[in-house]
Amino acid sequence: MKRLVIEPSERRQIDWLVDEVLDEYGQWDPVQFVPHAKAVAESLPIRVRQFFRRVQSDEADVAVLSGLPLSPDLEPTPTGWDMAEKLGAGTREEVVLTLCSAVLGEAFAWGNQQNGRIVHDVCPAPGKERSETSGSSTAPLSLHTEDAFHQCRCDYVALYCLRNPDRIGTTVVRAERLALPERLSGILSERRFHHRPDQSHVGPQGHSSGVAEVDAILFGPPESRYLRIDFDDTCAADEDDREAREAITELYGYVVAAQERVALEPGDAIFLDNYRVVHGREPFEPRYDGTDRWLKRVNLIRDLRRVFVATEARSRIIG
Ligand SMILES: O=C(O)CCC(=O)C(=O)O
Ligand SMILES: [Fe+2]
Repeated sequence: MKRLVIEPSERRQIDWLVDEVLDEYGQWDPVQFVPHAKAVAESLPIRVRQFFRRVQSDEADVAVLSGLPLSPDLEPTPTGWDMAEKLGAGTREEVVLTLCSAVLGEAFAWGNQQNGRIVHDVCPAPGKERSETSGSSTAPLSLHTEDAFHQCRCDYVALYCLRNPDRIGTTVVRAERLALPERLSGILSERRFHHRPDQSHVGPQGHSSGVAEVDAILFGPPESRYLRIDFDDTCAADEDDREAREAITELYGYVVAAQERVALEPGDAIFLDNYRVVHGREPFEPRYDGTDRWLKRVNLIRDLRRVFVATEARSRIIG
């Protein structure tokens, strides 16, 4: 894991940059800002830019920036992403996250997830406690590749922590730490698995507009394997394929044994390589009193053309 701790002078520099962005763009709208974010991010402190360059060239699986600025008058934690959207809560923090993220990739969104927003809110929502979405709380968010079902899934998931009073852990498993037997890796490298869309992509009518793919779980260079799995939604493509079913169960054992946790502090932003780690979240008791855990999230892709090809439009919003 790579970590960079922001110094006070750098924090001030970032804060000024946020002021400039908000002055220039008036009513904050990430859709308007994101196409310009890379250019503006050239004014971030040089250590931040160099940090992300190294994250990318070394294929760092987990990277954390600590000590990013947080607004002194941060709003109470909203009760769900829809409330956050309605209130426009955490605007300064969205600017910080989109700016830092722009050094690493291009932000994009899913039309059927959080109303197509580019910056998501991850906070507990009444009624969603046991769902498989980021609004969950009392049930853990089980280990997953972000949007494992789609060929356009992100290269990085970026999460910026605004509040985490109970120090709830983000769970992380690095592919590099999995000592899988050759026989098992062999099966997992075959296209015998069905990657189905998760609950966060299911629309109001109860169906998903996402495509489900049949593919391998392990792929890429043998010396540093890439991984694609959602333990709630990946299954054997052929339900009679017992070997494939058992391989998922066996993999789960290795994954749980290799699980690490990162308890994000307010002002920490974590960047998870979505090809090299799977992630989730520990369970917790929501309070719904404005003090709950609250993160901002963006999906980042290295080459926006992959999104243009998937959408058949010059659009950052898929579906
Ligand atoms: O809440 C967390 O720490 C992780 C949530 C998550 O998996 C996500 O937002 O993609
Ligand atoms: Fe996730």
